[in-house]
Amino acid sequence: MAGITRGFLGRGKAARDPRLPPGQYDAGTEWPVLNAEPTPRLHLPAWSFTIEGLVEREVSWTWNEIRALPPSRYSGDIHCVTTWSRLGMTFDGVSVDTLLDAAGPLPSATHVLAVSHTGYTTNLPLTDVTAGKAWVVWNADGRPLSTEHGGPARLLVPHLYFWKSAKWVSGLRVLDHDEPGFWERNGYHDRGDPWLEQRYQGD
Ligand SMILES: Nc1nc2c(c(=O)[nH]1)N[C@H]1C(S)=C(S)[C@@H](COP(=O)(O)O)O[C@H]1N2
Ligand SMILES: [Mo]
Repeated sequence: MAGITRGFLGRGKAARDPRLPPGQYDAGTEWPVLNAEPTPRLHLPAWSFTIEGLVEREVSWTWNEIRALPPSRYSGDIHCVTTWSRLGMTFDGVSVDTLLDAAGPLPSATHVLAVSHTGYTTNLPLTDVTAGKAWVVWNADGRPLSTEHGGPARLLVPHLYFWKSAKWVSGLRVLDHDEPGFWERNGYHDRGDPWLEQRYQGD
């Protein structure tokens, strides 16, 4: 033990927050901006969110209509595959359950492809966007979501890596098969569970 102080050991033990998945670091109050495409300026009166595909009825909401749905909040953490995490954030919006219930997925439905107004896509099993695990959000930490972070509204699927949380989301396409989205076709893992470190294909 010579040369190693009690204080040093104590700090080492306390350093890792149990909310951080393996390989992630706490970005503190910093929120990096990451997107593959140019940031779009979306005009609210023309904005819409649509659920289509294998549903009993295709449903579209305008900005005012989606804002009038029962509110739902996520308080917790987000994890980007590039290794930053942000702990203890609050997002306000609507649960994807509320949106899917309105459309009524057919019994054959197994997956969704989230689509953005820019053309960005990302795929998710239906089970990862139902039962209180996914939101369409327009507020972050009590303020309107900024344009660079996906405003006016983005998908939020916080239990998976953040590339699943499509910014500028325009809807969900309900499918009876898995269809890789933008990053999944470019080497990212199909599912992206941060606790299993599912970063890239083959992880
Ligand atoms: N439309 C769109 N959404 C996107 C992306 C993108 O390139 N385009 N990148 C994803 C990735 S890889 C991450 S880490 C997060 C970044 O969100 P942020 O810029 O708000 O931190 O958005 C996700 N959603
Ligand atoms: Mo990312």
